[in-house]
Amino acid sequence: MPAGIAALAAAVARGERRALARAVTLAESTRDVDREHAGQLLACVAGRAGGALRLGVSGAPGVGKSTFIEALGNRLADRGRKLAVLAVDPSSAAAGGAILGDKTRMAALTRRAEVFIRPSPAGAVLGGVGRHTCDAVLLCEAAGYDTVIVETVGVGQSEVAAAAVTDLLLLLLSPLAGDELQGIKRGVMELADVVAVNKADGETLTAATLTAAECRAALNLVRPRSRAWRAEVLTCSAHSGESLAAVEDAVLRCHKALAESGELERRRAAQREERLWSEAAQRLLDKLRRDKKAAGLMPKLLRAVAAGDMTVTAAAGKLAGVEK
Ligand SMILES: Nc1nc2c(ncn2[C@@H]2O[C@H](COP(=O)(O)OP(=O)(O)O)[C@@H](O)[C@H]2O)c(=O)[nH]1
Ligand SMILES: [Mg+2]
Repeated sequence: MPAGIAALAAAVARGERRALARAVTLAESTRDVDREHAGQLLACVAGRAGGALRLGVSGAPGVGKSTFIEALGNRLADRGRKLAVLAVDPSSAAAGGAILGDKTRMAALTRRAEVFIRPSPAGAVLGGVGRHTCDAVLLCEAAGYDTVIVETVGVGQSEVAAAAVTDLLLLLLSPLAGDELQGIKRGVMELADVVAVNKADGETLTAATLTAAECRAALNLVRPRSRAWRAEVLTCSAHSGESLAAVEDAVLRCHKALAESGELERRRAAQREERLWSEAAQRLLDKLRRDKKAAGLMPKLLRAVAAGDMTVTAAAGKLAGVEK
């Protein structure tokens, strides 16, 4: 292992923020040499990871995720928690506009020296949560952060991805008209451990209360994600701070219930297994794409498919070597 990587691992383990930022950048890189170094770095610090409460916060653009995380994050940090925020924003990948917006909405949090905030480009993965997010969580833990918030923009798929790298998922909603609530995918509702209807203030207070009631009714119809915890629906205002204490309390109680019942460890074990399969699949695909025999077979298969002599499915089976 290069000396630089060992030094970086040691600096991360000492909790140095600059080093953590560099380590996350390395983990996000897609260059082969960086991937190799990131792998070595992660292997170095793996023993120190795993200790944080990993909270996913997801919601559609504009529901108030950044405002909410600023408010909740300050509460958690005031209580002495060491907080890291990993914000994955697909819209920020190109322009950086959303990141600038978030910097102003998370102004107080950004100023706190003990809080680590990291806006990450979404990358190629739909919804923006990918392998690098998972690694970034582990690196934050290795650096001593005991609470890691992963913020994702809800587009249906990203909640699933967020749930795959966190212990519990907080779904943030804005006050909606009834038929809009129908549009929230059942699968997303099934994943939520805590639902917070934000903007329960001023003109939108009544709508927020109604939305929460409808949400509770909807949750009664979906399969509970866990036996140890029943999803709770609350209203809050990230602006005024109203009921944020109740949301924070629900998150902490949920985490405790999951940990004590063994559900937390089961979720993490399932996540590890899923990740292992998906990385192995990626490796096999890389290998197949470089394979000379496969490359030689490809033109024949394509001709056969084009001529209607073979289906794409059958050709794929042949290419992968699982069908004769
Ligand atoms: N009335 C009200 N507006 C809010 C609240 N939280 C956020 N907002 C506003 O909603 C807009 C989107 O907030 P932002 O945090 O950027 O949402 P994000 O896109 O989900 O990160 C901003 O104009 C906020 O000022 C709230 O609790 N009440
Ligand atoms: Mg935001």
